[in-house]
Amino acid sequence: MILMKDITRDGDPVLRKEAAKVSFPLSEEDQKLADDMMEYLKVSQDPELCKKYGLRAGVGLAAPQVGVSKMMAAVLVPAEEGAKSPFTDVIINPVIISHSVQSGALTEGEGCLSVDKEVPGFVPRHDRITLRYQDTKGETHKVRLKNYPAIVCQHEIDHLHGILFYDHINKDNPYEVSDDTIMFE
Ligand code: UDB
Ligand code: ZN
Repeated sequence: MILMKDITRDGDPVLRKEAAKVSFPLSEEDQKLADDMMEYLKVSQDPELCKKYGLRAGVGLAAPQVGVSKMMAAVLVPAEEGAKSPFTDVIINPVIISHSVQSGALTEGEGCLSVDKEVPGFVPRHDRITLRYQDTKGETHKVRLKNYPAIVCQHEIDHLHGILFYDHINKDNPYEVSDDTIMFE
């Protein structure tokens, strides 16, 4: 089981690398990685188990965050948070094939399981995205996501390209966003 000690922290070069594409059928190792990452999210979202194992409750986890530089991330956005669009899957070789002009940001800013300090400021992202990815069976999906699930997927996809959330924060004016950025909880 993945624990906090297994999660790579900011400063580890693996978090700044471009991850490698995953090929199919998945190797046993890659399948286990997918299962382990999703298990982390499930266990961490169970308040009792989260406390028992000393985890941070996560909604997404990318392979580089467990030291594996491959294009794979688990996403588990519970129904309450996803509003009308909960989203759960292990996304492999994900590509944002189109996005809204409209940007969006979380009012609370963002954090990261790999970043132990708080970095204040808004993280502007696309409000809506069309995402193409493969699941663990190698089946290709094309999904439209908006608001919170779209933000989580963009955060995870960033990890696959060596980008961290605070890279997007305006350094001179962390709470400045353009007029047309939708803010949501
Ligand atoms: C998170 N958790 O997992 F709506 F059960 C953040 C951390 C960094 C605070 C742990 C989070 O948003 N928790 C959460 C939210 C819910 C319901 C719930 C738990 N991530 C994922 C991450 O670091 N992936 O690499 C950070 C999020 C910030 C914006 C999107 C992802
Ligand atoms: Zn992160």
